[in-house]
Amino acid sequence: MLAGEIPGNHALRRHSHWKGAGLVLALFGALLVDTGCGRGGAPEPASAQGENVLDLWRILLTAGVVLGVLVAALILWSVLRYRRPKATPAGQLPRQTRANVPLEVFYTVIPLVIVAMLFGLTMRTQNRIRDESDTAEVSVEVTGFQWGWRFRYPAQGVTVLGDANAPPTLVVPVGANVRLRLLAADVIHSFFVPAFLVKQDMIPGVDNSLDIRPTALGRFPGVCAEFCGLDHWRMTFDVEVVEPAAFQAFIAEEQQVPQGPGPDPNGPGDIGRQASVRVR
Ligand SMILES: [Cu+2]
Repeated sequence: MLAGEIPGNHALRRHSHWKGAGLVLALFGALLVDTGCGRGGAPEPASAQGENVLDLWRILLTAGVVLGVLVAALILWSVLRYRRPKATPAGQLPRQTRANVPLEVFYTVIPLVIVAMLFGLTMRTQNRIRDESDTAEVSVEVTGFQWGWRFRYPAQGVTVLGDANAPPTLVVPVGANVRLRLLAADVIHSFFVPAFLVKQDMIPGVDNSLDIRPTALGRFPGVCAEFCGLDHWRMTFDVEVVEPAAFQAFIAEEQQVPQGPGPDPNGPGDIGRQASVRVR
């Protein structure tokens, strides 16, 4: 104990500091448990690809929270443990030390190892999502334009077209491997269905594709996720995941509707000419 200090007072003050630190740690711990068991804010995945993304998200979030808690706790501990004792005059520095090489190697190597592990896990997830080795059971050509979407089922000869005033619906069967060919007619757009937890850009002149295996029945909102002009915010659509029989019924019904001229073999720039396509 230092001269001039009231014995009971100091102990009490230190005790209340630790109580505060304990409370903060408990809150962080509760958050950690919450994110470990829950989805950490991610939507409930409605596709096999989304399950993979959610798994990665849980790992990244848990790693971030664990490291965050560790760093915050160490900062808090050193601030409290090594704060200036009351009796030390202001401006008087504690004993100064030079570099600690083992410690510095330790805290350089550990983060490198962690980043390398997270990078490897991210690559693994990305490869799983980009994998197109399964045969496409349904193929859809998705074309984004200012400001709407065209969904063309080439094998079935069906086209669904919609714009900002009448957003279209992409109908797909549950459990099937749906191959989406993603095209842009004018500027860059981005195909994003939050419930699928996957997003892919659509770039003029670039032939992008994405396999989606829907796992849940229902209607899910989709949007353009790339600012593409003033009405970008109105560039929405829906995805309806239905039973295979209902999908066949949808196709049969659409095939009764007179379709517009066939697609332009040179690309997606034929949207404006498809005047007789049914808009829904
Ligand atoms: Cu767009």
